[in-house]
Amino acid sequence: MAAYLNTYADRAKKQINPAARDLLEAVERKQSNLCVSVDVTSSKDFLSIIDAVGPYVSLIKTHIDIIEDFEPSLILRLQELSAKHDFLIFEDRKFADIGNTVALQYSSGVHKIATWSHITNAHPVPGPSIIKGLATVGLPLRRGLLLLAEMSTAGALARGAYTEDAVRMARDARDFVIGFIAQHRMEGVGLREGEKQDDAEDYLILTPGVGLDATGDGLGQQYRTPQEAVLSSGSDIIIVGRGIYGNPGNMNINEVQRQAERYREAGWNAYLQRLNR
Ligand code: BMP
Repeated sequence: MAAYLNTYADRAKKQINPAARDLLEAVERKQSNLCVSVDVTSSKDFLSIIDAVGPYVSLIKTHIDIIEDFEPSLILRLQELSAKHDFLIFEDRKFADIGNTVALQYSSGVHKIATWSHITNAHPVPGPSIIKGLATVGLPLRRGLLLLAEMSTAGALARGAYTEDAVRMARDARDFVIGFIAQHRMEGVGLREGEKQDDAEDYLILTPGVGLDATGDGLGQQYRTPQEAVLSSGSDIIIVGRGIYGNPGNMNINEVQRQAERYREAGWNAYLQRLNR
């Protein structure tokens, strides 16, 4: 049986990377495979959404560079909310440069991502050196990396041979690469000639492009339901942004909380169905 068909709790015990283990343990504790993507531009909205959805998530995804009034104290507030509500933090930085540059972007600058983000991600486009560069910063801090093996957008180039190469790169860096941003599972993908699928391989699949009410956003985004992502495609964590907070310009925080609860339940029920199949 493929490792991902076990419970989150069992899978946590077998992870070698601390961030992957902590995430799976949080998912189990909170009975939530929901990650909310907080794509808003003011610190106030950012913190109020996170405080509202915190009880229903195991992971908060940030794009810290879109915050217009960013100050380092925002990170302290984010960390307080992470402790209050028991969730991990994933900065969706999508690194894509040479090893030396990404190591600097990860450790330094205004945001110092590596100091607070348990998980971050990278495009595999530069080749294995991007993992090596990020690992020099992330591994000593017990961080984990996701590779973008596929994207949710219409016409995405991350498919076929590109996706296969991404999975091979991950298999060569098991201590740091904990999984993929993807729309499907990666077991059996990218096996080299004569190589057999390792049944113990257990990458985390985090899936954006999830919505219960819309099928797209008019800018290329494509949505599938939590049921399609988790039950049909074997996703481990659903990533939901606007499906939960709509247009931040006219946000009702009680409604944001209600939607987070709704998505948590949909994601968790799909997981229970997968376990019992
Ligand atoms: P929304 O649910 O509002 O469409 O937001 C999706 C989030 O996931 C965005 O932050 C986007 O940057 C991210 N994302 C995505 O939508 N598709 C991908 O393939 C990879 C992503 O990181």
